[in-house]
Amino acid sequence: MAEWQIGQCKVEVVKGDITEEATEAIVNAANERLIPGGGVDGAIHRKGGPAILEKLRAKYTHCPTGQAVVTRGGNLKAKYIIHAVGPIYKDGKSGEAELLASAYRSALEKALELSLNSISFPALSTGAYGYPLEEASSIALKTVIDFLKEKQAPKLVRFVLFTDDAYEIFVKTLEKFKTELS
Ligand code: AR6
Repeated sequence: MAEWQIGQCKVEVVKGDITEEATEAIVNAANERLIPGGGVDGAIHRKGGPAILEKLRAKYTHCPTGQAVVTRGGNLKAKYIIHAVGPIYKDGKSGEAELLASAYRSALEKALELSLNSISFPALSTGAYGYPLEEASSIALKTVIDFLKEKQAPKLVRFVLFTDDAYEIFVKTLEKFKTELS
Protein backbone atom coordinates (compact mmCIF):
# COMPACT_ATOMS: atom_id res chain seq x y z
CA MET A 1 0.00 0.00 0.00
CA ALA A 2 1.10 3.58 -0.64
CA GLU A 3 -0.33 6.69 0.98
CA TRP A 4 0.12 10.42 1.23
CA GLN A 5 -1.25 12.68 3.95
CA ILE A 6 -2.36 16.04 2.55
CA GLY A 7 -3.27 18.28 5.49
CA GLN A 8 -6.31 16.65 7.10
CA CYS A 9 -6.82 14.30 4.16
CA LYS A 10 -5.24 11.11 2.96
CA VAL A 11 -4.77 9.51 -0.47
CA GLU A 12 -4.27 5.75 -0.45
CA VAL A 13 -3.38 3.32 -3.23
CA VAL A 14 -4.33 -0.31 -2.55
CA LYS A 15 -4.78 -3.45 -4.59
CA GLY A 16 -8.20 -5.10 -4.47
CA ASP A 17 -11.78 -5.39 -5.64
CA ILE A 18 -13.72 -2.14 -5.26
CA THR A 19 -17.01 -3.99 -4.72
CA GLU A 20 -15.60 -5.10 -1.32
CA GLU A 21 -14.80 -1.56 -0.19
CA ALA A 22 -16.39 -0.15 2.94
CA THR A 23 -15.72 3.52 2.22
CA GLU A 24 -18.93 5.58 2.30
CA ALA A 25 -18.97 5.78 -1.48
CA ILE A 26 -17.39 3.81 -4.28
CA VAL A 27 -17.05 5.16 -7.79
CA ASN A 28 -18.25 3.15 -10.76
CA ALA A 29 -16.69 3.35 -14.24
CA ALA A 30 -19.98 3.86 -16.09
CA ASN A 31 -20.93 4.74 -19.67
CA GLU A 32 -22.99 7.70 -20.93
CA ARG A 33 -26.14 5.63 -21.33
CA LEU A 34 -25.80 4.25 -17.79
CA ILE A 35 -26.37 0.75 -19.13
CA PRO A 36 -24.53 -1.86 -17.04
CA GLY A 37 -21.57 -3.24 -18.99
CA GLY A 38 -18.47 -5.27 -18.12
CA GLY A 39 -15.47 -4.50 -15.90
CA VAL A 40 -16.11 -2.65 -12.62
CA ASP A 41 -19.58 -1.65 -13.79
CA GLY A 42 -20.64 -5.28 -14.31
CA ALA A 43 -19.17 -6.34 -10.96
CA ILE A 44 -20.92 -3.51 -9.07
CA HIS A 45 -24.34 -4.23 -10.59
CA ARG A 46 -23.97 -8.01 -10.08
CA LYS A 47 -22.94 -7.74 -6.45
CA GLY A 48 -25.02 -4.70 -5.55
CA GLY A 49 -28.25 -6.18 -6.94
CA PRO A 50 -31.04 -4.87 -9.20
CA ALA A 51 -31.96 -1.96 -6.92
CA ILE A 52 -29.01 0.01 -8.28
CA LEU A 53 -30.24 -0.10 -11.86
CA GLU A 54 -33.82 0.60 -10.73
CA LYS A 55 -32.62 3.74 -8.94
CA LEU A 56 -30.53 4.82 -11.89
CA ARG A 57 -33.48 4.37 -14.27
CA ALA A 58 -35.84 6.22 -11.95
CA LYS A 59 -33.64 9.32 -11.89
CA TYR A 60 -31.48 9.42 -15.00
CA THR A 61 -31.36 8.37 -18.63
CA HIS A 62 -27.91 9.66 -19.49
CA CYS A 63 -24.71 11.07 -18.03
CA PRO A 64 -22.30 13.03 -20.25
CA THR A 65 -18.64 12.04 -20.38
CA GLY A 66 -16.71 13.81 -17.63
CA GLN A 67 -19.68 13.93 -15.26
CA ALA A 68 -21.17 11.73 -12.52
CA VAL A 69 -24.51 10.73 -10.97
CA VAL A 70 -25.27 9.10 -7.60
CA THR A 71 -27.34 6.16 -6.39
CA ARG A 72 -27.49 4.22 -3.15
CA GLY A 73 -25.19 1.23 -2.84
CA GLY A 74 -27.77 -1.56 -2.89
CA ASN A 75 -26.29 -4.67 -1.23
CA LEU A 76 -22.76 -3.32 -1.23
CA LYS A 77 -20.96 -2.18 1.92
CA ALA A 78 -20.63 1.33 0.51
CA LYS A 79 -23.69 3.50 1.16
CA TYR A 80 -23.45 5.30 -2.19
CA ILE A 81 -22.28 4.58 -5.70
CA ILE A 82 -21.04 7.51 -7.72
CA HIS A 83 -21.36 6.55 -11.38
CA ALA A 84 -18.68 8.52 -13.24
CA VAL A 85 -18.21 8.46 -16.99
CA GLY A 86 -14.61 8.62 -18.18
CA PRO A 87 -13.65 9.22 -21.81
CA ILE A 88 -13.02 6.57 -24.46
CA TYR A 89 -9.32 6.91 -25.34
CA LYS A 90 -8.76 7.68 -29.01
CA ASP A 91 -5.39 9.30 -29.72
CA GLY A 92 -4.73 11.39 -26.61
CA LYS A 93 -5.43 14.58 -28.61
CA SER A 94 -9.20 14.56 -28.43
CA GLY A 95 -9.66 16.16 -25.02
CA GLU A 96 -9.30 12.86 -23.17
CA ALA A 97 -7.07 14.23 -20.39
CA GLU A 98 -9.45 17.06 -19.48
CA LEU A 99 -12.48 14.74 -19.63
CA LEU A 100 -10.78 12.17 -17.39
CA ALA A 101 -9.84 14.86 -14.85
CA SER A 102 -13.41 16.15 -15.03
CA ALA A 103 -14.84 12.68 -14.27
CA TYR A 104 -12.69 12.48 -11.11
CA ARG A 105 -13.58 16.04 -10.06
CA SER A 106 -17.30 15.49 -10.64
CA ALA A 107 -17.23 12.38 -8.46
CA LEU A 108 -15.37 14.26 -5.70
CA GLU A 109 -17.88 17.12 -5.89
CA LYS A 110 -20.75 14.64 -5.46
CA ALA A 111 -18.99 13.27 -2.37
CA LEU A 112 -18.73 16.79 -0.97
CA GLU A 113 -22.41 17.54 -1.69
CA LEU A 114 -23.28 14.43 0.34
CA SER A 115 -20.77 15.39 3.09
CA LEU A 116 -18.99 12.06 2.74
CA ASN A 117 -15.71 11.42 4.52
CA SER A 118 -14.45 8.55 2.39
CA ILE A 119 -14.56 7.50 -1.24
CA SER A 120 -12.89 4.78 -3.35
CA PHE A 121 -12.03 5.07 -7.04
CA PRO A 122 -11.14 2.47 -9.65
CA ALA A 123 -8.77 3.50 -12.46
CA LEU A 124 -11.47 5.12 -14.62
CA SER A 125 -11.21 4.56 -18.40
CA THR A 126 -8.21 2.18 -18.18
CA GLY A 127 -10.10 -1.01 -19.08
CA ALA A 128 -12.62 -1.19 -21.92
CA TYR A 129 -12.06 2.51 -22.66
CA GLY A 130 -8.35 1.93 -23.35
CA TYR A 131 -6.70 4.85 -21.51
CA PRO A 132 -2.94 4.17 -21.10
CA LEU A 133 -2.32 3.42 -17.42
CA GLU A 134 0.66 5.68 -16.77
CA GLU A 135 -1.00 8.75 -18.17
CA ALA A 136 -4.29 7.88 -16.50
CA SER A 137 -2.59 7.42 -13.12
CA SER A 138 -0.99 10.89 -13.34
CA ILE A 139 -4.27 12.55 -14.22
CA ALA A 140 -6.20 10.64 -11.54
CA LEU A 141 -3.76 11.32 -8.72
CA LYS A 142 -3.03 14.95 -9.68
CA THR A 143 -6.73 15.76 -9.90
CA VAL A 144 -7.41 14.23 -6.49
CA ILE A 145 -4.36 15.86 -4.86
CA ASP A 146 -5.33 19.31 -6.22
CA PHE A 147 -8.92 18.83 -5.06
CA LEU A 148 -7.86 17.82 -1.53
CA LYS A 149 -5.42 20.71 -1.25
CA GLU A 150 -8.17 23.13 -2.22
CA LYS A 151 -11.17 21.72 -0.35
CA GLN A 152 -9.62 19.69 2.51
CA ALA A 153 -12.32 17.04 1.93
CA PRO A 154 -13.17 14.18 1.71
CA LYS A 155 -10.83 12.94 4.45
CA LEU A 156 -10.00 9.69 2.70
CA VAL A 157 -9.64 9.05 -1.03
CA ARG A 158 -8.63 5.48 -1.82
CA PHE A 159 -7.65 4.13 -5.23
CA VAL A 160 -8.51 0.44 -5.48
CA LEU A 161 -6.56 -1.18 -8.31
CA PHE A 162 -7.58 -4.56 -9.61
CA THR A 163 -4.46 -5.69 -11.50
CA ASP A 164 -0.81 -5.89 -10.41
CA ASP A 165 0.08 -3.68 -13.32
CA ALA A 166 -2.35 -0.90 -12.42
CA TYR A 167 -1.42 -1.12 -8.73
CA GLU A 168 2.32 -0.82 -9.41
CA ILE A 169 1.87 2.11 -11.77
CA PHE A 170 -0.37 4.03 -9.35
CA VAL A 171 2.09 3.43 -6.48
CA LYS A 172 4.96 4.72 -8.61
CA THR A 173 3.01 7.79 -9.70
CA LEU A 174 1.97 8.61 -6.12
CA GLU A 175 5.60 8.31 -4.94
CA LYS A 176 6.64 10.63 -7.79
CA PHE A 177 4.08 13.28 -6.81
CA LYS A 178 5.10 12.99 -3.14
CA THR A 179 8.65 13.88 -4.12
CA GLU A 180 7.73 16.57 -6.63
CA LEU A 181 4.83 18.30 -4.89
CA SER A 182 5.52 18.15 -1.15
N1 AR6 B 1 -12.47 -3.43 -8.72
C1 AR6 B 1 -11.58 -2.46 -9.06
N2 AR6 B 1 -11.15 -2.28 -10.33
C2 AR6 B 1 -11.64 -3.11 -11.28
C3 AR6 B 1 -12.58 -4.14 -11.00
C4 AR6 B 1 -13.00 -4.28 -9.65
N3 AR6 B 1 -13.89 -5.18 -9.28
N4 AR6 B 1 -12.86 -4.77 -12.18
C5 AR6 B 1 -12.13 -4.18 -13.14
N5 AR6 B 1 -11.38 -3.19 -12.62
P1 AR6 B 1 -13.43 -0.84 -16.92
P2 AR6 B 1 -13.59 1.75 -18.31
C6 AR6 B 1 -10.44 -2.25 -13.27
O1 AR6 B 1 -13.37 -1.59 -18.21
O2 AR6 B 1 -12.30 1.50 -18.99
C7 AR6 B 1 -17.94 -0.99 -18.92
O3 AR6 B 1 -18.50 -1.92 -19.82
C8 AR6 B 1 -9.88 -2.64 -14.63
O4 AR6 B 1 -8.77 -3.50 -14.48
O5 AR6 B 1 -14.28 -1.38 -15.82
O6 AR6 B 1 -13.84 3.09 -17.69
C9 AR6 B 1 -18.83 0.22 -18.68
O7 AR6 B 1 -20.20 -0.11 -18.77
C10 AR6 B 1 -9.48 -1.28 -15.18
O8 AR6 B 1 -8.17 -0.91 -14.75
O9 AR6 B 1 -13.94 0.69 -17.16
C11 AR6 B 1 -18.41 1.15 -19.76
O10 AR6 B 1 -19.12 0.90 -20.96
C12 AR6 B 1 -10.47 -0.30 -14.53
O11 AR6 B 1 -11.13 -1.06 -13.53
C13 AR6 B 1 -16.94 0.84 -19.95
O12 AR6 B 1 -16.74 -0.49 -19.49
C14 AR6 B 1 -11.51 0.28 -15.48
O13 AR6 B 1 -11.94 -0.70 -16.42
C15 AR6 B 1 -16.06 1.73 -19.13
O14 AR6 B 1 -14.72 1.46 -19.41
